[in-house]
Amino acid sequence: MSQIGAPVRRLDYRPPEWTAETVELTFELDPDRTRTTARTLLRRAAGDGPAPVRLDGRDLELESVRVDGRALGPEEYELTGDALVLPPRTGRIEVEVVTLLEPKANTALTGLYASGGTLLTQCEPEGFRRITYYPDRPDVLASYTCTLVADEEAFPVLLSNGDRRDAGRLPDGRHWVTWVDPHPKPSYLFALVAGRLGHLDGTFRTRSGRDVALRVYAEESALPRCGHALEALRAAMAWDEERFGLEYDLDTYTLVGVDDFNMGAMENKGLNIFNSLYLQADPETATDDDFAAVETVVAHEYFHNWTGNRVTCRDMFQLSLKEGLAVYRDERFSGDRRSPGVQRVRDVRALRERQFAEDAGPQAHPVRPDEYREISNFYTWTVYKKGSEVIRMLHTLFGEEGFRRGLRAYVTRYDGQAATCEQFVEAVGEANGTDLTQFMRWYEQAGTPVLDVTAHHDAEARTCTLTVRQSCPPTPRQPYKQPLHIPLTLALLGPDGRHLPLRLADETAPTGTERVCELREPVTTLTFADVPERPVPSLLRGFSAPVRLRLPLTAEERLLLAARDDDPFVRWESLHGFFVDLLLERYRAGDAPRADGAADAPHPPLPQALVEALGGLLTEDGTDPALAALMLELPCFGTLFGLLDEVDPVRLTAVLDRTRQELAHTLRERFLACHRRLDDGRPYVFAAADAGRRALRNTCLGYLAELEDPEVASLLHRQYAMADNMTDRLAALTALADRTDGEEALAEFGERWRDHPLVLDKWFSLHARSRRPDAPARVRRLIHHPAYSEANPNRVGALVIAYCFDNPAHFHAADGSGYAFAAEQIRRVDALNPQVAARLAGCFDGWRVLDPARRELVLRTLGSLREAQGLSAETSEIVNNALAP
Ligand code: B3K
Ligand code: ZN
Repeated sequence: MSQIGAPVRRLDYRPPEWTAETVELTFELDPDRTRTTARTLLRRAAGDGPAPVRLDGRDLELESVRVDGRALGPEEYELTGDALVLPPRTGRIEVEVVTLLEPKANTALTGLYASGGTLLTQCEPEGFRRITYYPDRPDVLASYTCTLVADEEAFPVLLSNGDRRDAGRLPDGRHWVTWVDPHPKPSYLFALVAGRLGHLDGTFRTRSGRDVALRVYAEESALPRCGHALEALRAAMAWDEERFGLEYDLDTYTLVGVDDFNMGAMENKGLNIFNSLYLQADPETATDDDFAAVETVVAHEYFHNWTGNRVTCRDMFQLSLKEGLAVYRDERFSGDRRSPGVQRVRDVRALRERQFAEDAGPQAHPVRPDEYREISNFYTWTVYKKGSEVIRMLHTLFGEEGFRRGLRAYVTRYDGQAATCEQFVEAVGEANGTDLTQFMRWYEQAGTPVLDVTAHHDAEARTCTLTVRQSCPPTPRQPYKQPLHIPLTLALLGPDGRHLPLRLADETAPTGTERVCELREPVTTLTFADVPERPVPSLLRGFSAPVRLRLPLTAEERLLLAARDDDPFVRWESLHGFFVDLLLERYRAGDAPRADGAADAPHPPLPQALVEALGGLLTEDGTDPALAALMLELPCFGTLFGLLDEVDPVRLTAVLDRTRQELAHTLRERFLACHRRLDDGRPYVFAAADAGRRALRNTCLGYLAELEDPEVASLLHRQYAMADNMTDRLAALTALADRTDGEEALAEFGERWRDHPLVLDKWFSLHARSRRPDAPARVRRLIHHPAYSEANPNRVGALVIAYCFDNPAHFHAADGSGYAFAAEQIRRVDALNPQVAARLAGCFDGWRVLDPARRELVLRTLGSLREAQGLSAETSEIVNNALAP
């Protein structure tokens, strides 16, 4: 049976009885056996009188305990499974604990572990207790001094948080460095790195004129690919100063890249550690999306310096306090770097594909959860992305200035403290003279709210009335929901596509052509005056709230918005909605693929107006090519899956494939012409306009690849062979990976990049996502590829997670073989790395809407996982939730 702990509840929060003031750490580093001495000065905090001193610790080998300099005998303390407890007392106490660790054997990649020849730590959320006994909770803030001792030959670089204070050599070939971090911090922000690494340097002058030394550490061979990250860091530092007046506070800022890391990166104070995937980028090995992701993640971690580090979380339930804020800022930053509108569409698309699915499934939870068993399972789309949307709504309600005022009030008030989501919302509300009590429900209620809107035009009264009903479906443990405070940004378009001046019936003058209406009641009625003709409502502009909008529009109205609205989100959404309806209609009509795979459709042809609209995007109609590329994309499988009550995934993917083929046939000449037109032969630069053109060009290529004709085949092969950059090369190869004529190129790519793990991951993913019938067999073979390792999160992500999440046609094979494969991999990975296995186990979350035969298969698979011996607490929680009634 699996091991699963008792739930931790938000309402059980109590301030710490003992807090730490200073921590002196000494690490005698050795990959096989590291000796850690932690001398902590503790002070009796909340409550009166004596209280036991409880220090968290997990899987530690304890060498000794001293209290105020005196060694304790084993009878003088208690070791429970997860803590070291000293008898009740009061006042101050200095506890020195010596523990022994085996970094090389630590495959969970939390606590102190090895990545290649580098030793490093990952402490968030509860890794510090795997290093030493300590009050490992975010509301205990202490000043850290850290001395690292290690063999100088193997570990010439020794890093920790803060500023380097002192260093020296020992006679036995070891050396040492002492780091002092002047800013009190919670233990989850502690970090160390020791290794043989090269570095790239830069500087940043803050607006108050201080010079900050910037440094990126990575393996020597990777350094030429780290310049983009350094540049992104500079840009992020300048942006946070300019937008929010937030300035960096130490003399040095260090980024380190490692190959084995459970997530993207970690914001340890002054010493951010990155998964190499988010630190390295050059044109030859990284795509435009990779370049953009590096920028976003570098900025995200930097933004945590204020929201997360200077102001931290009171408890882990408040995780979105820092994550939502950091995501919100990284999204805005990324938008400002390229195109705010295009960035918005990309972010909304990701939110709706992933977070909406989470909200509709067994793991649904509020932005601020009420209980957890394994906090590491709560680094979710909801906490991050919906958390960001909640912050964005505050921005929408108060505008740029009001939001800035609110954010500044919050950081000023809570600097150096551990805060809560309420405190943030209150600070923003007070700074803007608004009571946000109702708004707080966004943090408390899970589920994706629905807005049902009807529009009525009264020609005689010249009014247009919008009736907006809000509701929210039940989610686990939350059957009923209260109405939310929702900003609905809207405009009205006249039949000619012009925006109408907006005046509510009880107002005397119009207030412009766009406005934010605040919904607070279950039903809100908005009547606009001076509307001579039936207008086309442009609602939820900029995706002003994370809701599902249901607004009946005709095909003509949708196409008008897609062509003429000035809001990029609404333009995209209008076409997207058109596609969604078309695909769902085809699915419901029972369209199945033809056995011979021919593309002449048995169902009614594509609406001509849609074809025209798409054709328009392929010509120079003034649309930003980056936006055109997004608008031309069909909704993904997950989006459609989330809109159906019962799904046969194989048939749904067939409907998608057929529709793609039809579009390719119908628009062949225009795709070809557009692809040709955008080929300007200029050398690669990662710049917004160039990346946008490449995106559109490669969208065309992707459609064309559905066709079997020789012209297309040679186009694909030519682009693959001639591309001077990874974006174009990979786009061609992605298309080829689905085709029978792609074999040679695929093999060439695998061979060419066999010593470059990050690029080889792209190759693994191409196999994992391939629509070819032999994809399952290939994926099973690749598990044994010499470059594959189930101990490395990136490899597992590229192959197994990509297969189970992004290849529905094969994963959901009717014989259950995909499910069996997933279960086997979950168990194998779980034995090494529970966090990665738990992520993988989420592949079954949508099972309740599958057709009955598949439901039965998944149920059996999940049942057998639940009964599996020794499954980790992390994975067990995901499996149990999936099975919960
Ligand atoms: N705060 C870290 C995430 C830590 C996750 C631990 N399982 C990275 C980030 O969101 O910036
Ligand atoms: Zn973060």
